[in-house]
Amino acid sequence: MTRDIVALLPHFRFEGKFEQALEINAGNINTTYHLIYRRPDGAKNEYLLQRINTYVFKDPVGVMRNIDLVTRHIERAYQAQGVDSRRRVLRVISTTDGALFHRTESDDYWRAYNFITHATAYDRIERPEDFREAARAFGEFQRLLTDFPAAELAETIPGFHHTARRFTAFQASVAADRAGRVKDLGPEIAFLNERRDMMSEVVLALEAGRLPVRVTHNDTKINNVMIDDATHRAICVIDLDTVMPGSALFDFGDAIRSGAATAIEDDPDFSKVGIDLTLFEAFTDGFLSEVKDILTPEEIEMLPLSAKVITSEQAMRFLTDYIDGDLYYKIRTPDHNLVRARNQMALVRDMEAKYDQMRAIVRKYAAKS
Ligand code: GN1
Ligand code: MG
Repeated sequence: MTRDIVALLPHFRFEGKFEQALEINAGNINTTYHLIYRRPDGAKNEYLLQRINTYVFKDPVGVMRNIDLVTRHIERAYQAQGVDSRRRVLRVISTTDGALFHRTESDDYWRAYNFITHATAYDRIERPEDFREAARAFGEFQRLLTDFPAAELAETIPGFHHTARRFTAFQASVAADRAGRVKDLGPEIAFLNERRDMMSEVVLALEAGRLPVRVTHNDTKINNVMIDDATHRAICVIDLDTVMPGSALFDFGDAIRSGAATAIEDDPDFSKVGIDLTLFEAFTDGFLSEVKDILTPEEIEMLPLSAKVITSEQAMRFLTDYIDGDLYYKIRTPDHNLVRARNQMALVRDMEAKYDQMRAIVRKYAAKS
């Protein structure tokens, strides 16, 4: 494997002498390597090399163009504030011919970034303060992009959080039953059918103009933010493939889904799965501290709902992929997607049970000046 990687390296503007490529097994979509180069003075230059999953991202050119525009915008914003942006934003390392990606003869798309050193992407929150920090970073990301023209961005995955359209796709998968798995899924399918209207509420409000369209991250999973090892500040938002026009509610909801849960999304012990209200509160606090003045009253009001919507949507996405025969997400066991779907359903149930408390928490921080 390393040999294949080594053949790619001369195509990029990496500096120093190549030493090592380590595969990073994070993320359910792309394939990622951490590259270590050595400079003549002995110091390290570190990079991230990634193969874009073109089953998921049909328009890798649009993806890279979006990322380049957005990261440059953020870099400029930090520079205007006098902030050292080197570890605060991803930068695309271009190819030797100046492109944003390298396309191989076998039609694979590879891209490279600066590596954010001395920082960790956590799959699970260990301390509420880290989650407040993550929230601040996602909120800041949103805030720094308020003056970015959303219309310039390609929709890299059309209808990514269009929950209503995803419901239609889910129904089509059930009808097609291409992997012959539907017969055992009565309770899971019923779970989603019962929540169809609730799940569509955010996207219908967006389409009706009751919620503003913003430039959003759309994949604010907790391991998509880097926490500094020394200071525990959230320093950099990563995984920018899905940055495109959307709703702030998608970002809030997905962060709660992944970060405020009492178990990771793959945990097969569903009795452990629930929402931790202390973490929900920490995130609400951190997020609103950055965006309270930007969000409309309707957006703030719908924040608790967004957590239920995105978690149900994620349950539906995992179940749809299981029904389709596991085409989209990387899996490690044959029933991995089913376990994930059931896990997310358990999380939705707990959010439903604690919904009034979630709403009270949001009201408290919205009122805080
Ligand atoms: C994927 O690549 P990763 O693991 O950050 C997915 C997200 C899902 C997540 C669930 C482009 O994110 O939408 O919420 O898995 N990304 C894409 O683990 O579909
Ligand atoms: Mg990721």
